[in-house]
Amino acid sequence: MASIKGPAPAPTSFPGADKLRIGIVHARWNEECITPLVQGCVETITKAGVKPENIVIESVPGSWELPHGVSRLISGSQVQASSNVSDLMGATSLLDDNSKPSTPVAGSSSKPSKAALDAVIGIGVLIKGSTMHFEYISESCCSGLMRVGLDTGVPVILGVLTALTEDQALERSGVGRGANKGHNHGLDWGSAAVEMRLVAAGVMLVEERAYDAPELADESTHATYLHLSTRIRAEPVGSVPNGGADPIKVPSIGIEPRFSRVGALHCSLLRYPSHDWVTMSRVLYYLEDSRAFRVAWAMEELELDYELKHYRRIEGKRAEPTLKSESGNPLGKSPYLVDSEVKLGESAAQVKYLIQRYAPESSLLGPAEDWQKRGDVEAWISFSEGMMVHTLAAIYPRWFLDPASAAQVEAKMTPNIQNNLNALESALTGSDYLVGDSLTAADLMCVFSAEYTLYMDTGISSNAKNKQDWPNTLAWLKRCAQRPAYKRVLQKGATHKFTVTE
Ligand SMILES: N[C@@H](CCC(=O)N[C@@H](CS)C(=O)NCC(=O)O)C(=O)O
Repeated sequence: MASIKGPAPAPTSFPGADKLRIGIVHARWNEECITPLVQGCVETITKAGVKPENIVIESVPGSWELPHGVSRLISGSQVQASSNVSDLMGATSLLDDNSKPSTPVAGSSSKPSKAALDAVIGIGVLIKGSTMHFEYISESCCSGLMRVGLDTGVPVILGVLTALTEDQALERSGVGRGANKGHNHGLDWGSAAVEMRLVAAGVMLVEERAYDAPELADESTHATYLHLSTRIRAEPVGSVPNGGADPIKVPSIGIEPRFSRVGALHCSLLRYPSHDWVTMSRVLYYLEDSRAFRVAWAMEELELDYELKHYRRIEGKRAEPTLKSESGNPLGKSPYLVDSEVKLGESAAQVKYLIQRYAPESSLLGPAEDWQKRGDVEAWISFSEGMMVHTLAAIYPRWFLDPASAAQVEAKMTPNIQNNLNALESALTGSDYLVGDSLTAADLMCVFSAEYTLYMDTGISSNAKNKQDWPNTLAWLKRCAQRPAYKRVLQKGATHKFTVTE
């Protein structure tokens, strides 16, 4: 009688797989089996649609080390996703002190993703010997991998063969010694990793149904909808038919305003470093040449998607009235951020909110537990919208008074303005950024204030000074302007004339 063992046919399409990043950690023991198993995984992962450059492969000595290796790879990728570390292994030093780059698989072409890993496969081959060693390692390794998956919430696939003989191990790796080469289980583990991530995100079932059941009339589809809507915490704004009963509410879907096809729902889902699935309705109301630049830059540093709504200044001063009516900000000021259910004014509050919500483990608000540095970041944030507003005290008279009176006010404000620039200059002595050697919210907030002060030339040339008198500050502004995230804001069409280039 034919064997009934083996999985039912796996799904054949994996919508959304092209956005995934999958890790493989393999043991080095029993290489003859390990190599084809890893290759099998890579084959089905890429076939499912994952980009080759988004498969990270690492090794550990043996199967005993797999749970630790998988756990470190997951946490390292999460750190990487919320920081500026460009190289995953550089962030984790997973296996030894010699940090090395993640292994790009053949066929890699574009830039690897820096997102947190979506699933990890732990691959090992255990072959029973004459002692109890095999039993202990098999048990510990399998339960260790299960624990990492449950503890982290990241699907961990058990890719461990526990064979009683060498032949069994070879056959399960698809390289049997006899005529029967067996079956390479790595093929199954690869597609299981992709499937588990998509199912865990509640997307796959929805996507499949989009093609099967466009009318959304059966109960299980509704259940999926409801499940999904609680996951993404979106406002219920639409409904689907429910066989004559009360229509079922479904979430706002941002891009596609109708719910006639379930597939539309997927279009609006984006994954953020926190592993949440949320609706794409993040809008920044951006007034030209304004503090809104801080918030757009912060979102770029955090690699968040957002829409910029542009507004002009009337005669270079006040915002056009549509900023108030369209944003809903009662003050009519920019920046104003609407992030799904959250509506926020004040650039400092917005920058802090974005970091706390989407990159809580980053050091953008200062390193965890370093209360001096965290306090310093806070102080600079307040400084940017407190002390630095002395600049505006010299600008408004230029707008509203005659030139002689404006010059008088500016002269009175000059000591304060220079005091502020001196404070920045001294913090930047021997340091690339305001707090420590990496970018923090202090820079995200204060760069605009300094750029604006230098550009508007308040209290500078009128007092026989030159911006070169603050060389550290100038170098810092240029350094920040060179950051890819800063440049991306400009590429998206944000008007910001204050960038220091020379
Ligand atoms: N403290 C607020 C200041 C907001 C503010 O005054 N924004 C200015 C642009 S930099 C604005 O909207 N001006 C337009 C107007 O006053 O009509 C923040 O940091 O967001």
